[in-house]
Amino acid sequence: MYRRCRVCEGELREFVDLGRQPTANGFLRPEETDGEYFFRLAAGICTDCAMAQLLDEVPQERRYHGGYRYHASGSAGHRKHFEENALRLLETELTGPDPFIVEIGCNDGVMLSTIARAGVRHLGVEPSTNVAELARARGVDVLTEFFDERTAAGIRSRHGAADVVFGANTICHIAHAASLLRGVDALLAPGGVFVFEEPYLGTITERTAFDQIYDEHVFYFSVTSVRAMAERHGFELVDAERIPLHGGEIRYTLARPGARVPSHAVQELLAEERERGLSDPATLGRFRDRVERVRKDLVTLLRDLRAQGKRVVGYGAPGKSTTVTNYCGIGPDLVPFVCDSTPSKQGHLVPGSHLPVLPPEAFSDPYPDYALLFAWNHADEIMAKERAFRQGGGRWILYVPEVRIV
Ligand code: DWN
Ligand code: SAH
Ligand code: ZN
Repeated sequence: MYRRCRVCEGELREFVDLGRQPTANGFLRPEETDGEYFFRLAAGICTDCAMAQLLDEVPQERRYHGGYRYHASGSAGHRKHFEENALRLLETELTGPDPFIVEIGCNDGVMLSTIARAGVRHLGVEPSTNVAELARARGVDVLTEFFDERTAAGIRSRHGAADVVFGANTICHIAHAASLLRGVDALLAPGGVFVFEEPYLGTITERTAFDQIYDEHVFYFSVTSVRAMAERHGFELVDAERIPLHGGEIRYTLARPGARVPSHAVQELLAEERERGLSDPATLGRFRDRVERVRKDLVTLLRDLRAQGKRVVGYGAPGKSTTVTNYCGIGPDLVPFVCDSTPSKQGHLVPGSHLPVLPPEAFSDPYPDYALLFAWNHADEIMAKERAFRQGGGRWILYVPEVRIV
C-alpha cells in the first residue's frame, strides 16, 4: 500500500474505496476461476501536489503481457480520432528533414500506422507482445519493452533524439512517473514536445464516471497535478486541451521551459479547477456519495426488472465493466451475459463478476428487453449500429452520470 505520493512523496488522503477487485482486463475462461487475483481498489489524492492515484498497485507485468485484451482499433470512433491525431502531428510537429516520433503504449498501431504510411521515422514502445504483433502487421516499428529511463536511453543512442514523444491512455498507467519523465527528458530533442491524452479527474468526478478507476489507471490527472509533475522534472506545461474520448479527457503538451509560448487554455483550466475545488476533500466526498448512490440505484433497477421477468443483457465488456460489476455485485443472476466485439474477450468471463462474454451476434438472438451499456463512452456508435433494438421496443440502461433508461 502506498502511503506516499508516487510523484512528490506527499501524504495521500483516500477519497474512494471500490472494494476487492480483480485486474480490469483479466478476462478468464470458466475453468480458470480458482485462485483469481484480487486487490483493494481505492484512490487517494496527494495533499501537496494534488495528484490523484491508486493506493494499492498491481505489478505492471500482471497488467501488460502477451495476453493483453484491449485492442485500441476496436472502435470506428477511436480509429478516426487517432488517425486525425497522427495527421495533426505530421502537419505541425514532424516537419523537419528527418523527423522521429516515439509512441509510448502504441497498442495495435491505431495511431502509428498513419505515421508509418506517411513514411516518417517512428518507434512504438509496447510491452504487450500480442498487440505489438498486430501493430507490426500494420507496418509499425515496435520495441516490446516497458518504457522507462533505461529503455529511453537505449532508444536515444540507437535512433537519436525524438521530435515528439506521444502517449494516449498510457501515461496514467505508468506508476514509475519519475523514471518515465527522466526517460522523456533523455529522449526529447531541445525543441521537441511530449504530448499525452488521458482520462481527466474533472470528468470522472463531475460525471461520476467511477468505472474509470481500475488497476491500469494508476493516476487520475488534472491540469493542476500534471503541471506540478512537469515542473518537478524540468518541463513546462504549454497546452491543455479537452477532448471527448473515453467520455472526456485532456491532451497535455509538455516542452522545455521557454521553448514554446504557453496557451491561454492552461491558465483557464487551472482557474476552473481552483474555482470548482477539484482537489478539495468536500468535492471528492460528494463524488464518493454519488458513487454509492449509483450503486444503489443500479442494483435496485436490475432487481426490479428481474422481478418483473424482464431480460437484461450487458453491451460491451470494457475494462470499466469489471469495476462496476464487482463494486455493485452484479453477477450472471442479474445480467446473464454481455456481448463484445473483441474476439479475445469472447468465450471468457468478465473478471471477478464472471459475466460470460459472447460475440455481438448474441445480442439480437433474440433481443433482450433492456441492454445495460457498459461501453457508455461509445454510446453514439453503438446506438447507431443497434438501431433495430431500440426500434423493436428495447431500452438502454445507462449509469453515467446517473442511472436512467433511454
Ligand atoms: O486505458 C485504457 C483504454 C485505452 O482502453 C485501457 N486501460 C483499457 C481500455 O479501456 P476500456 O476497456 O474501458 O475501453 P473502451 O474503448 O471503452 O472499450 C470498449 C469495449 O466495448 C471494447 O471491449 C470493445 C467493445 N465494443 C463493442 O463490443 N461494440 C465497442 C464498440 C464501439 C462496439 O460497437
Ligand atoms: N494508446 C492506445 C492504447 C492504450 S492501452 C489507446 O489510446 O487506445 C495502454 C497500453 O499501454 C497497453 O497496450 C499497454 O501494454 C501499454 N503500456 C503499459 N505500460 C507501459 C509502459 N511502461 N511503456 C509502454 N507501454 C505501456
Ligand atoms: Zn504529490
